Amino acid sequence: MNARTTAEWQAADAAHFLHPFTDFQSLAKKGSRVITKAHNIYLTDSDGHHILDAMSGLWCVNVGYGQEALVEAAARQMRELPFYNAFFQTATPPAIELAELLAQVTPPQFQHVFFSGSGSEGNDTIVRMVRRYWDLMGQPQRSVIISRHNAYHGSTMAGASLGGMSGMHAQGGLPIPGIVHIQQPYWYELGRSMSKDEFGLVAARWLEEKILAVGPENVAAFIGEPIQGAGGVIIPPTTYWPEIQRICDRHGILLVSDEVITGFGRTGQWFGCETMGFKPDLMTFAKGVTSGYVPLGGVMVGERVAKVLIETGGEFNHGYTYSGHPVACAVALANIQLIQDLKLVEHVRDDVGPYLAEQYAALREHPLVGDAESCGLMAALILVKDKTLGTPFPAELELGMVCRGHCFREGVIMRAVGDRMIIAPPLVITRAQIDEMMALIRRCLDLTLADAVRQGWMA
Ligand code: PXG
Repeated sequence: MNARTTAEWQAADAAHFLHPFTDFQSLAKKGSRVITKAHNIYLTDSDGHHILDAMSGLWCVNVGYGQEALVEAAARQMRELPFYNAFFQTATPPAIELAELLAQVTPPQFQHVFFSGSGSEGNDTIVRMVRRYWDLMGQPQRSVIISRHNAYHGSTMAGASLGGMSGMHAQGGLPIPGIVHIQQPYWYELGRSMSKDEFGLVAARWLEEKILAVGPENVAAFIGEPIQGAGGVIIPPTTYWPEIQRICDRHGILLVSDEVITGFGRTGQWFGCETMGFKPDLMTFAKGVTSGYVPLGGVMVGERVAKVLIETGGEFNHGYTYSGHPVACAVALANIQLIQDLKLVEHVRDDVGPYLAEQYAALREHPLVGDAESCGLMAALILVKDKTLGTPFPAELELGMVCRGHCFREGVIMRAVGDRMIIAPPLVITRAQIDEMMALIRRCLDLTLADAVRQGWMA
């Protein structure tokens, strides 16, 4: 497998592989980093470097790399029945068992699941399902879905439209009709003149203002990530989600929690809505459901919607070849059982989550760090020019990318979203490994500070 040199891999990659969210030409010049294997929380690249993966792949490898139980489950299922569909009144045992297990580990309003192959497809399903629900309820004009700026809900037409990334809307004629956005609950950027709690209520009321502007009778649903992931680990004030719930309830609007990142233990509860204290009608999931070992996503459908779809809906004209893929479902079953056996949700809630929070609070002392916070095993810090005033660096300096470059070289994967540096390590991480990760992060912050001072970007 690894018979090629790094240069050979890079040449073939540049010649044929168009990577997601990538400037093709500049990557072809620079060459990809080729990851060849992984174990626990560590990656190895084609040059043999050892790298601590503080991003869990792409927010997904919750149980860490190299878990034999998942490998065995896939191999066993591939031998027994590698594929059969769920379209024409058929089902397979792993899909049935996974549906049953998901009903157990999700909040009690969820007794039904619709499977997809990814989070994006899950959110496409959400758009069609909530509009179908309101048709069946005799209110077809209720078709508008409200989302938020700087949200990420995927890359399909509906997913990217629900998302609030201006760069995505600028390509391909998005958003599709009937999707509108409100401002995000980002206290550090938008609310520092208020307490966090006050700001949380203000930010939630932006939803009510939008509902009233659109007309409550036209609004189908509100969708949000309990904690925005790709947007930079934006942790809303604790007052935000309960107020969002009250507003949705008041206007009869469906509440959708996109749990693609926050699901399966990431925040120290099974689902982010439990940590944030709200009760969604629908929940999108993907990533952590299989710890990324194979692709799988879906939508948990709460009883309010399920009852209408089942009892009065007739045929729902929607589905994917891989809805309920038996191998993906078998891996998900093994993954969820492992999360239960290793007590990973409790491990995050009671042990490594609080420990990481302490470490991140201490980072606030660093001269470059304007703010640092975490929830469970999602954490962010922001690099600022003047920490007392919270003055940002000019965007064109791309200091976050400078810092990310140091992380790459020093052997830790930390992402940059603008000047927010973010992590989401595997849930199996130990305290000793957090110490190791924090030492690397501090070292990279010091190197970035030295660069900023040397370049005259800060005093
Ligand atoms: N919802 C959320 C909240 C996500 O984070 C999706 C939906 C889409 O899932 P799929 O499986 O279709 O990719 C995601 C995906 C990043 C990054 O830059 C984040 C995601 C994907 C790619 C990059 O942080 N999240």
